[in-house]
Amino acid sequence: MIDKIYSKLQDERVKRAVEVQSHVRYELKRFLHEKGFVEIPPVIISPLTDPLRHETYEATINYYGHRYSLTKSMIFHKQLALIPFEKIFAFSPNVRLEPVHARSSKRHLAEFTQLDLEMRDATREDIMELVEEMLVHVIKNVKSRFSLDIDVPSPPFPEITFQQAYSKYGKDFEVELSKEMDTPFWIVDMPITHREFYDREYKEGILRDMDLIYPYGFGEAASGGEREYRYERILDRIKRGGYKPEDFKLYLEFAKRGIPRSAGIGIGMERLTRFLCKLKSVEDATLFPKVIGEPGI
Ligand code: ASN
Repeated sequence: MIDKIYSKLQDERVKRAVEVQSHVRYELKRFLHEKGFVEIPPVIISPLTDPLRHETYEATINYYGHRYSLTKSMIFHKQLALIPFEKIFAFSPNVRLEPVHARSSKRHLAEFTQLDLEMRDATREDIMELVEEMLVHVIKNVKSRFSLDIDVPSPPFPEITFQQAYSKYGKDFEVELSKEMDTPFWIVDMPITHREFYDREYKEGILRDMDLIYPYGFGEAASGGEREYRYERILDRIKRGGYKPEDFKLYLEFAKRGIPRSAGIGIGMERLTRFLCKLKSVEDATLFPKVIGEPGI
C-alpha cells in the first residue's frame, strides 16, 4: 500500500491535476464572490445529513452520548444558512461509504469535495444559468494556464428530460448520452423515486431538479434542484419516501419555524478536475484518494 501511495505522490499527472484543481477553486471563489455569494465553513459532523437515495454504509460517531454522522451532503445546512444569507457556497468534504461496485464508475471516491451552493428564492433555471456561466468562466481561465485540451462550452447547454432520455436510451441513458455528446448538458425533471425528499415536486411524481452531465463519457458532474421548504409538504415527502418522520425530527423542527424557499446545486471537485484534465479516474484527481474497497491514508 505504501509503495502505491508513494508512487502516486511522484506521479506528474496527479501533481498537475491537483494544481489545476487549486486554480479551479480560486476561479470558482472569485466568480461566486463577484456574484455576491458568501463562503460558509463546511460542516463535517452533524446529527443531520443527507439520507441520499442510494445505499451507503453508516458513518457515525458517538460523542458523549450524542450521535453525529459524517456529512454526506450539506443540503440541510445550506437551507438553514439561507436564513441569514441570500447566497451561499461551501467547499464541502463529503464522506459516502459507497459499496465496492461503485468503484468501476471511475467517478466515485469514499471521500470527496463538492462545491455546494444555494440561493434564496431562486428557480432551477437561475441555478442552471449561473452554473453554465461559472463553468465557462473556469474553463476559460484555467485552459490557457495549463494548456488544457478542452473546448469552452457555449450556453445555454442542451437540456433533456429524464423521461425523454429514459425512453430513448433505457436505464443506462446517462452513460449513453454522455458518450454521445460533445458539450455539457442537463437532464431535468427526475422522478420522485430517484431523488430525495428535499427536491420540490411540481407535477405528480416529478421534481424541479437537474443533473449536469459532462460529455465524452465523463458522466455526472453536478446535481441540484429547487427545494421543498414547506413543513407539511416536507413531512408528506418524508413519509412517501419511506422514512420515519422521527429520524428527521430535528430538520422538521426547523421547517416548522420556517426555511427559506431556495434552489441550489453541488458540483464534485474531483469530477470537474477529471473532466478538465481528461483523467481515466477521479482517483488521480486528488493526492490522498479514498479508493472504494482499498486502504488509503
Ligand atoms: N449537493 C446536492 C444538491 O445541492 C445534494 C447531494 O449532493 N446529494 O442538491
